Amino acid sequence: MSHISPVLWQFLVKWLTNFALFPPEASKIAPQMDALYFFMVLVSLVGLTIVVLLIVGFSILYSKKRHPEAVQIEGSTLLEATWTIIPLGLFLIMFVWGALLYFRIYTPPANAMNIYVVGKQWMWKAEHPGGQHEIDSLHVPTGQPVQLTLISQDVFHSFSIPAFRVKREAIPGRYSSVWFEATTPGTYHLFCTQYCGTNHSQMIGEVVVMTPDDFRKWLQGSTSGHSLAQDGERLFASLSCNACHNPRPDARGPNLVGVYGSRLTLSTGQTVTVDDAYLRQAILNPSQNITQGYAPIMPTYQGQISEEGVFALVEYLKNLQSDYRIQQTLNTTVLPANSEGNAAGQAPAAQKAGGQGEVQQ
Ligand code: HEC
Ligand SMILES: [Cu+2]
Repeated sequence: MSHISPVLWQFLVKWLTNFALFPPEASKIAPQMDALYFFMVLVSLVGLTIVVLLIVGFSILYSKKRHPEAVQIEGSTLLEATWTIIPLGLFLIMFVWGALLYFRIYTPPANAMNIYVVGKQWMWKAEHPGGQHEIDSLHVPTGQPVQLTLISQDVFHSFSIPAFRVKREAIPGRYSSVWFEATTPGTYHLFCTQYCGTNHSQMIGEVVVMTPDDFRKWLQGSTSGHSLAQDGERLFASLSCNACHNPRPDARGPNLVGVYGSRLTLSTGQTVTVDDAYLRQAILNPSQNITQGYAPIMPTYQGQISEEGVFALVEYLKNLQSDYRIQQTLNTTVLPANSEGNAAGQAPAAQKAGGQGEVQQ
């Protein structure tokens, strides 16, 4: 093999021994996504084969040697109907299948646990509700739907976990979100897949999938000492939000207790449901939507709060259930009770795919 360059040889050996056209399937949606993808590949291959066979067949059958005189063939309704209806049917199958999958991918389950992620040149920062901060890594449990609230602090980035078949744009000035349910413990690649400047290629990290027990231990071991909501409560006071938003009857701003998830009527008569994105807009751009019955006196906080600060305020407002104190202790590291049951249900799948979870190289 001396005539092959050693570099090329190394590459070939490595490529063949790690031969993998596809990243491992480590989320619930991954096999469903792959099934559709393989179906499309299969249909394309069958189509390609038919076309190639026809080209070759016809060029032999109707070669000049066999048919020196060209014969004009008029249309055949049956033939034309066949080659219209069959592909139409196939494409409609892809469309309906794809649409069903799309709705599943874009509708996070109600019990999803939320993690905030901010992208910036050139790193990913994750904020857990329990106050754990991570850079270029993301720890998640198996058997529990996880929803990410994404934003960019500068340019467009794109948050991608190939093993989960998950990818979503992180956009400056607006929250986007994505969800997944990890199935197999292991370490997986995390990429930015939107060219975002010089060090774009280094905007990578790892996703660490742990069993619920290990995850709980990790949360306890990595806490910063106060939860995200507690950070938010502190910020709420230091920015004097409570000068206007407080429980006093003569407060100048609306009571924010229980505002998350409620429906607000705006001065235009429109109604909106208050979600993360609405809270962010209400804080940074209050004049855009004025709540009915209130004067537009709230100052804008644009440029005064970092995206992490906004995350903290949003998380604080989400947790206001009965009064302005968050009903929360430091022990925010407990998973919702049902995660245990889910995890048990996942065990067979996890075993089946065992060992695939390791990142190669
Ligand atoms: C000068 C008084 C004032 C201050 C200070 C103030 N707000 Fe407001 N805020 C208002 C008023 C009045 C409204 C309702 C009118 C509107 O929508 O702008 C409002 C609306 C809101 C809303 C929309 C929800 C709703 O029920 O209308 C949110 C969320 C909010 N404020 C959060 C904050 C946060 C967080 C801060 C501090 C960073 C803050 N506010 C500071 C007066 C204030
Ligand atoms: Cu990027």
